[in-house]
Amino acid sequence: MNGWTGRILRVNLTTKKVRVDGFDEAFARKWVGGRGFAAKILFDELKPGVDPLGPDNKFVVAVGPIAGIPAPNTGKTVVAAKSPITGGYGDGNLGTRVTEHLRKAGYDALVVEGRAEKPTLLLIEDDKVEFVPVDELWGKGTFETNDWIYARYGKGVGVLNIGQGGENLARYAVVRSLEGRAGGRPGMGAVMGSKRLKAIVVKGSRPIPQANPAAMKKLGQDDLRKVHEIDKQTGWSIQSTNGVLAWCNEVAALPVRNFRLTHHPDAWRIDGERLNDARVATYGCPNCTMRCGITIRDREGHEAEMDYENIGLLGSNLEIFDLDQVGSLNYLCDDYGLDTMSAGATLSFYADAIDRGAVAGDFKFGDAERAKELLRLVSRREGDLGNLLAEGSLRAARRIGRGSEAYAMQVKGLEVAAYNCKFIPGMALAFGVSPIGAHHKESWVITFELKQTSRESYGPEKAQKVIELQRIRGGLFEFIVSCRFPWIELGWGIENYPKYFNAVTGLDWTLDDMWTVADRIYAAIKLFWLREFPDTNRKLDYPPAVWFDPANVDTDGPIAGQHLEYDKYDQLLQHYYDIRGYDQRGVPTKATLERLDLGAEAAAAEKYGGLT
Ligand code: PTT
Ligand code: SF4
Repeated sequence: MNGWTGRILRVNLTTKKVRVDGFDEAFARKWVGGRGFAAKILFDELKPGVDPLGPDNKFVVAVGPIAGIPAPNTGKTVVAAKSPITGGYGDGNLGTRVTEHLRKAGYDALVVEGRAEKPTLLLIEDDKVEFVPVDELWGKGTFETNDWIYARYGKGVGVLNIGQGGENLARYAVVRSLEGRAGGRPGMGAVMGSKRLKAIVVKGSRPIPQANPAAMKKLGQDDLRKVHEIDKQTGWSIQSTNGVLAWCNEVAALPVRNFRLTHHPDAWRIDGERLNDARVATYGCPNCTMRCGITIRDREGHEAEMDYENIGLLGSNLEIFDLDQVGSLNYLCDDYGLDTMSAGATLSFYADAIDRGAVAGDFKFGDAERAKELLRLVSRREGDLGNLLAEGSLRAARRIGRGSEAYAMQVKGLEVAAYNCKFIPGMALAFGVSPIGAHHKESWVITFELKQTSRESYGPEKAQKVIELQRIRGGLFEFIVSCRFPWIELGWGIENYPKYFNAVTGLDWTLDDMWTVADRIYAAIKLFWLREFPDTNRKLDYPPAVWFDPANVDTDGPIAGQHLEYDKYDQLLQHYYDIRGYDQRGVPTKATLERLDLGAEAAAAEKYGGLT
C-alpha cells in the first residue's frame, strides 16, 4: 500500500504493553488519515460516557498520507481524544517534527491508552518504545521541558509535551511542540496530563512509503518554492495572522470586553503593523516556506510568539492594549500549556461577571498583572479561584449562576474564537455547527460573508458556503494533514492537494472524492456527539445567547443597534441541516449515513439516540 505505512502503534501506559495494529487499504481509503483516523478510532473504541480525564479515554496522534512529505506546509499532526471541556469529540492540529518522525518510524497513528503510575516520557525510536520516568520534569513549564528533551535526545527529534496546565487538568490545556506551536484546544493537554504523560518524543529513520517518490519530490520542492514566491509578493507573512485584527476592528467583528463591544479606538496598538515593528524573530513549522510565527519581547523580556487569535482574546477582549503585556500573557499560556483562546475568553468572562455584579472579585478588564496571576492559579488549579477558572467559562458560569451563562462566550463548552458575531449570522452558524465547539478552523466564512454577500442575509447561500469551507478546512486539510495557510492566505489552488495525494498513494482521486471523505468524517463525529448526548437537539448548535440580546447592541459604529435574530438563525441552521441531510435535531439521517458508507457506525449509534 503506497501513501500509508498501514500501521498504528498502540501503547498502554498502565500495563506498559506495546502493540502494532495493521490496517488495510479499504480502511485507509475510507478514513484517509489525521482527523479521519482519530474520529474512527475514538468512535469505535471509547465507551459512551467515559470520563475524558480517566484512564479509559484514549489520546490519538494521527498523520495523513502527505504529512511529512516535502511539499507545501506538510509539517502538521492531529491530536485527538474525548474532550474534557466539551464532553464530545475533540482535536487540534499543530506543527511538529513528530509528523515526519512518526511516519519515518513506520506509523500513521499512535494511540495512547491507560494511565502511567508516575510521570512518563514516551520515547519512540522506530520499533523501540520506551517508558522513561521523568519525575524531575513534572511541575515544569513547556519551555524548560523542551530544552531538557533537546539536550537529552537532540534538537531534531519530534516532541509533544505539556506544562502545568495539562498536569493539573485545566480543561483547556493544550499540547505544545516546537517554538510557538500549540494545539488541541479542547483540552488535549489535560488528557495527556490525566495519563501522567509529560511528553512524547519520536525519532524515525525509514523512508515514508510513496508510489512515486521522485515525482513527488520534484512536485513538492517546486511548489514549496512557488509558495515562497507568492508569500514574498503578497507580503502576507509581514503581519501573518495578525493582519486580520485591523480589519475586524473596522468591520465591527473584534472581541472587546468579553465580546460586549466589537471595536475599540486603541486596537491599532496591538495590530499587525505594531506586531511586525516589534518582531525579534520568525519561526515556522517543518516543510514551510511562508513561516508565520512572529515573536516579540514580552514585558518580562521573554520571547513570545503571537497570532491573531491570541491577541484578540488575551488583548482586546480583556481590554489590554499594550502589546508587550499581551505578549506576557501569551508566553505564560505557552509555558503553562494553556489554550490562549479559552484562557483569554474565560478570564474575560470572569471580569464581565464581576462587572455585572454576578460574583465578587478583584479582577477588572485591562488589569494585565492580575491576569498573569490568574493564569498561574489556573495552571496549578490553586485555590477556589484557580479551580473555578480552570473549568472554562461554561462550567464557571454554571457555578456562578445569576444568568451569567448567557455571556459565557462558548458553544458546546469550547470558547468562541476571536470573531465577534453579534451581527454576522453566517460566522455565528460556523461556530454553532463546528464539530468540536466554537473553533474558527472549521469554516472561516466571515470574509465571504462580509465581502461577498449581505451581512443581513440568513439565506441558504451562507449555509452552503459554511459546508463548502468545512469540507476543505475541517475535512481535506485535517485528513490529508497539511497546513491550510497556503490555500487560504496565498490563494494556492485547492486542486494541488489531490495532486499531492495521488502522487504519494498512486490513486486517482478528484476533489469530489475528498468531499465524500470530509462529509463522512463530519457525520461520524456527529454520531460520537449523539452517543454522548442522546437527548441532543439543535440548541447545541446555537451560538451564545448574548448575541441575540437587544440590550447588547453596539451604540455606535457600522452595526449600531443590530443583533442576531433567533427565528432567522434557526432557519439558517435548518438550511444547513437540509443541505447536509441531517434531521431536525442536527443528526445525520439513516439515508445520509447509508450514502456515506456509515452503516456500521449508524447501527452502533442507533440505540443511544435513535436515527430517523
Ligand atoms: C489552534 C489555535 C490557534 S488557531 C491559535 S492562533 W491561529 C492559538 N495558538 C496558541 C498558541 O500559540 N499558544 C497557546 N498556548 N495556545 C494557543 N491556542 C490557539 O490554538 C497554528 C496555525 C494557526 S495560528 C492557524 S489559525 C492555522 N490552523 C490550522 C489548523 O487548525 N489546521 C490546519 N490543517 N492548518 C492550520 N494552519 C494554521 O496553523 P488547534 P500551530 Mg494549533 C503560540 O491547534 O487546537 O486547532 O488550535 O497549530 O502549529 O500552532 O499553528 O490564528
Ligand atoms: Fe506553520 Fe505558519 Fe507555515 Fe502553516 S504557514 S506551516 S502554521 S509556519
